[in-house]
Amino acid sequence: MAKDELALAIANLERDKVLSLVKERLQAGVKPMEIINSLQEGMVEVGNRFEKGEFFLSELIFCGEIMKEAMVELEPKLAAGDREYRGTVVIGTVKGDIHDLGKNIVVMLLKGAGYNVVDLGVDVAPEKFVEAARETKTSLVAMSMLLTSVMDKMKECVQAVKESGLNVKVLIGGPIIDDKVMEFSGADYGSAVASDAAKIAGEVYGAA
Ligand code: B12
Repeated sequence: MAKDELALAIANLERDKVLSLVKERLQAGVKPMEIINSLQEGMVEVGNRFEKGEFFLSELIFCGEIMKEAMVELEPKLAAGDREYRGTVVIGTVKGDIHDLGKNIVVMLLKGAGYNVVDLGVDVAPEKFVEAARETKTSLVAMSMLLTSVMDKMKECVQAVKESGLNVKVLIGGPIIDDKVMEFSGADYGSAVASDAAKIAGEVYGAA
């Protein structure tokens, strides 16, 4: 179990404590991504308790709400980069999955790194990814996924983009991405780390 005070506070669903610790740490100069990592660690614990039957869906929802409130403080700091325009990235959470907190962090980091981000939201069908890729003329489509049950859908989304004839790379992200998932999906890039999105976009767009 987490030892960090902030991770513990969110794992115990102590909303007020979470929000005051986030503010305190930002004021103390702690990097926003470091704060997010602590929050994520605590949320994994909430997920574990849910799996064990100690927490129910209502707790999962509340945990998500606390994170959303914390992100109000953190997002402006993540998107505060001062970079020139580098390219467009299309992003969405794949069909069947409505988790979006991690995706939203990726969006903010990409914006902060100078990318124009077209966010398709959650539960995004394969054809929507293709349509957006075609319209925006992007070179990179990013997909987020947290549920193992949407693995087949994720593969469909990846394949739809790859088979569209467009010159587009596909990045898949989320906590369950590993070598097996990469091989199964056929995606070009994969990562469980939000900040990798900007690095990969940099590679795709040839940015320094
Ligand atoms: C909050 C939460 C919810 C909220 C989501 C609110 C929201 N607006 O997103 C609600 C209540 C809606 C929810 C619903 C469900 N959930 Co839920 N949920 C969680 C929980 C507790 C936290 C997820 C989270 O936001 N973490 C914080 C963020 C910051 O972390 P993250 O998403 O991992 O993102 C980071 C990285 O993964 C990465 N990343 C993410 N996306 C991308 C994309 C790219 C391109 C890149 C590069 C990186 C990247 O960067 C982020 C920052 O570091 C997790 C527990 C866990 N272990 O994660 C369960 C969890 C994901 N949920 C789970 C389940 C089972 C469900 C439900 C099926 C429950 C139910 N019976 O109804 C439903 C499914 C609904 C659906 N169709 O999607 C399981 C999934 C198990 C599995 N592997 O399949 C988990 C793991 C809980 C558990 N241990 O059982 N959930």
